[in-house]
Amino acid sequence: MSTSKPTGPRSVAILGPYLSGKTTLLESILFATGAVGRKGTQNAGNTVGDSAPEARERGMGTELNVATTTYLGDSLTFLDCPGSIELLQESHNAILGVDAAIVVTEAEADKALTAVPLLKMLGDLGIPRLLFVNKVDRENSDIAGLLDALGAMSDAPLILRQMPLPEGEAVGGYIDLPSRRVFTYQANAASELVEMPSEAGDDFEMARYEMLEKLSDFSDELMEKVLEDVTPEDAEIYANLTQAFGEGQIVPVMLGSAEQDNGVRRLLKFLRHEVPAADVAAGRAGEMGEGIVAQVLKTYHTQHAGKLSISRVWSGTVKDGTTLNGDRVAGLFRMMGHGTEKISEAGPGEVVGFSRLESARTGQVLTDAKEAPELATAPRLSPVFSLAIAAEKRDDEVKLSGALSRLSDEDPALIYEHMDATHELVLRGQGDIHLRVATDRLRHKYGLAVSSRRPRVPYKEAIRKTVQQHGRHKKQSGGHGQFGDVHLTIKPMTRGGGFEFKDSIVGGVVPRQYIPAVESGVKDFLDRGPLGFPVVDVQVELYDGQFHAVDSSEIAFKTAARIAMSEGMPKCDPVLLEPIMHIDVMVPSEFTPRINQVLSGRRGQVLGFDTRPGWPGWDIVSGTIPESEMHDIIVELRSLTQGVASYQAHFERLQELTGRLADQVITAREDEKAA
Ligand SMILES: Nc1nc2c(ncn2[C@@H]2O[C@H](COP(=O)(O)OP(=O)(O)OP(=O)(O)O)[C@@H](O)[C@H]2O)c(=O)[nH]1
Ligand SMILES: [Mg+2]
Repeated sequence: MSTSKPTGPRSVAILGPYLSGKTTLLESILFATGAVGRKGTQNAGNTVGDSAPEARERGMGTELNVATTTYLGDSLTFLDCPGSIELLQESHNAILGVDAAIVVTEAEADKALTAVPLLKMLGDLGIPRLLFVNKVDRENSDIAGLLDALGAMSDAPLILRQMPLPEGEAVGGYIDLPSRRVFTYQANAASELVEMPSEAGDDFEMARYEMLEKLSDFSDELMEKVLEDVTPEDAEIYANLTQAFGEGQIVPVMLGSAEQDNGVRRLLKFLRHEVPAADVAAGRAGEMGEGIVAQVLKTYHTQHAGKLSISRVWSGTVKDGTTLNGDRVAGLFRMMGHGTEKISEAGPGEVVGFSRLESARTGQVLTDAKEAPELATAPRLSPVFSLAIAAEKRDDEVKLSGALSRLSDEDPALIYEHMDATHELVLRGQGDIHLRVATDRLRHKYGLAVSSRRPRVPYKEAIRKTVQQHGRHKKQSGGHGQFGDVHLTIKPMTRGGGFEFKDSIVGGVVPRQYIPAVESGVKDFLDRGPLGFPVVDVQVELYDGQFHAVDSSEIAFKTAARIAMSEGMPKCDPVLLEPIMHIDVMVPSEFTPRINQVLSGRRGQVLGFDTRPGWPGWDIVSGTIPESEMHDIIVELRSLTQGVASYQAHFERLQELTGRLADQVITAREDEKAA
């Protein structure tokens, strides 16, 4: 078992629930390592992270912040991810390029649940992860409560590395369990080494024993010593801690207060000694192949400097002017939030910004070789919330498409689609905040004002009765007249039947060449039926008609067909059809019974539930729900489950809608037409 410290540049993600203090922790790290001379605060809005206007306006992280610093000669890059559950895609993208992750949580028991999906996401990828319990300066902090709750749900054991020392209602310092050294926190300065307080002795021995006991599950030698009551050497303990952390077997727990800079230097020392070297993460990413290989963790379109792609170099050295995937790197930058420092090259392990890689997308693998190797990529989160958007100025429509394509290069969870059925441009993503941040960016970065509203539901209509209808178009005005005459049978088909046109003309009563015109007149009408919606599941049969040798024409027959349809269709007992979706809701099983209420409250139905594969303690609840009831379902699901529930849905079928709800839909459609 090697105890030598890893070398080379390393990168660490900072993740955690919303507002747990990640950006403050990054600021404190930059302060403690001398990268910034004066510490900014989140409340004053002058931190290195969150400098985008969307972030400052909201007082929350809205995109990845990246900063590189040096601590005692080691280069460390931090990737501070936004905590909002709606911006989770950023964390997925960032962790592809890190050697370890810090999960920052507040010291409260009821904050445990929100950290679980993050720990799981890291655990599934085998990324070494530690928990930083933040805000221990607060009087109501409950470290034990948090760890009890989280320990019960975490797949790897939580191993406390520091025993908190109370000071009044808050924490005033800690005993470092492996080294037995005792520190008291100093406001915005390094902690002070002090003597072991006599009253802490027994608790300390217990806590240290517990640490060793948990750790010994991963080492037979250590297990033997623990069982035989032999105290292992410190070096052996450290070696075991480092190895188990590096292999993702344990989740070490450290404490502190990012705001007071407490516990931050201890954390840095931990990272320096225990985060594996970059080649381990490179091995996780995949087979590298020839030449330079790098991966885009996040690409930004900056307003003044063009495109900047924050990337991790996995192998080879990138220089100014190197061609990657056919684009020339026009400048390399070391990142400090939105600030950058020009550098001349970047080698394995470094996380830097490449300027002007015009075709780069978040997640993309870059190479100077012929073909890029296939490396692990982040899953793209499936959308749970949509808005129909439109440029406020009509002339901006083309510009809007271009800007949206750039935004979705930056953020794969942002999807836009032109919907044929409703003639809307629909933006889809992870929630209202996610989409509002995107429309804010359209305004700030591209000067585009957009309006947004709830997307239309693609209702359809069908008929329930068969009717025979005659339609005649005859005009005699001056010279050439117009004449077309058709007899149609309009007949319902079974659900899903679509549209069928049947020609049963005999004896040429309607000449061959006019029959396609009849079909086209029928189809034109079906675009908007008597209720105002496209008609489906209908068969129209042309069974009789008349023509005139001089006055008949295609247009005359088309018109005759449309007349027959518009007179016949309202007699066919039209009915509204609404789209019904199949939905799978993913929730911790304690919430499973509540999903029934959510769906039935929205005219849906639970069909059954099952355990969620790979997610102990979670269920998938399957059901159906009308699309018109789904718009804000994610809001309700999240508020029931502390934000952790999610869903996937797809179109299942069309179903008749009658009564008051149908009347409302039809009236709204008429109003829209009139407007
Ligand atoms: N008392 C106390 N407050 C803190 C501490 N760290 C952060 N805060 C406060 O917590 C709030 C959120 O801090 P941020 O650093 O923005 O949290 P974040 O996790 O980056 O937030 P998101 O990126 O939006 O998820 C701010 O009001 C901070 O001042 C801490 O150690 N102690
Ligand atoms: Mg933040």
